Amino acid sequence: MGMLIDGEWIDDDAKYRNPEGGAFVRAESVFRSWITADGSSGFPAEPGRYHLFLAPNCPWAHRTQIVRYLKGLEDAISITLSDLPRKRSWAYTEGIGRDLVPVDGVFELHQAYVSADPGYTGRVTVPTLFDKKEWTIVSNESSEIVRMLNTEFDGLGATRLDLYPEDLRPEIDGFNERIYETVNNGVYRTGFAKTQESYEEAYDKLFGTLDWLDDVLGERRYLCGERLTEADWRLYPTLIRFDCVYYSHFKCNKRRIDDYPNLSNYLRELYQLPGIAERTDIPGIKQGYYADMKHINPTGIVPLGPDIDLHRPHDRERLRKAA
Ligand SMILES: N[C@@H](CCC(=O)N[C@@H](CS)C(=O)NCC(=O)O)C(=O)O
Repeated sequence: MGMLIDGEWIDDDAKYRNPEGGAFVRAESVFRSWITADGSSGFPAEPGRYHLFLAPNCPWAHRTQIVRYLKGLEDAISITLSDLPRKRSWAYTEGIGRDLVPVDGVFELHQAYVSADPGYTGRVTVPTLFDKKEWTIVSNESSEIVRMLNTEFDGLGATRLDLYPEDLRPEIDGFNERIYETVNNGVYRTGFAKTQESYEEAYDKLFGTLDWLDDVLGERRYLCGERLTEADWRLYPTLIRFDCVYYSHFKCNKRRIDDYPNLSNYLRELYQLPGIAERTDIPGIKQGYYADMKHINPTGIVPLGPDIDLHRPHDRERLRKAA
């Protein structure tokens, strides 16, 4: 995949990719600053100041794109979605100005990392939250970016919607922890496993959690009851990619989400909420995984299926009074 070492791009990053025991280990994000309403962090919430570099296929980017939409921040925070095949890092037709412009027709995300930190060593990942005033990276950690978007722009007219309400925090944190480990990252641990043993371990944990979630969602409309929370919007990007990518590309093929009665109806309800389908690019998702991950799909052929109608009715209304 490639990465930056001391500000220089290297293509062969195999020795930095934690080969221990054959299990895939995701690197920690490096830029961990926060936008704050009062500006005490050095990054005050201001409309027009921040930019998010995203990619249609990336589930971590997708959660920030959805929260930006739900919070009514689409005019306040600009985005670009990777729209060119990777040459090195994530590639875009357009940059954002100054030194971050296309070179030979391609803007590559590592340009932003080197601009922010000329000696940067680490991965170049989406989402990346960029400050167009200080010309630096604020954060490349999606779980923290969604929290900033949830609260810090409220004084600037963001939608009054709290996806991480005080009373539900312990429950949300509990779901997030298990879902991150075994589902969001679990599909990658399954698909990127280098040994049969580590594959099987990740696979069993993944389906253990999906079975459990199907039971939970038999009793509750959303993960935490009647309110949609951050926990749902962190699960959604993985569920929507599951049948069209992870099932085959990552060998997560015990069951499809469509085979789970409650998970499939829940997924369709979220997909059908206003604005969500428009911000879910299924062809872009398939393209990004199948055509761009040649190490697990060397031909780059993008499968045509599956033929699943995400617009067919769901039955979630029946749980309205539950919780
Ligand atoms: N912890 C990060 C993970 C982000 C991440 O790994 N993004 C992937 C795309 S799905 C990426 O950009 N990978 C490129 C690489 O690792 O070189 C987050 O949640 O923001």
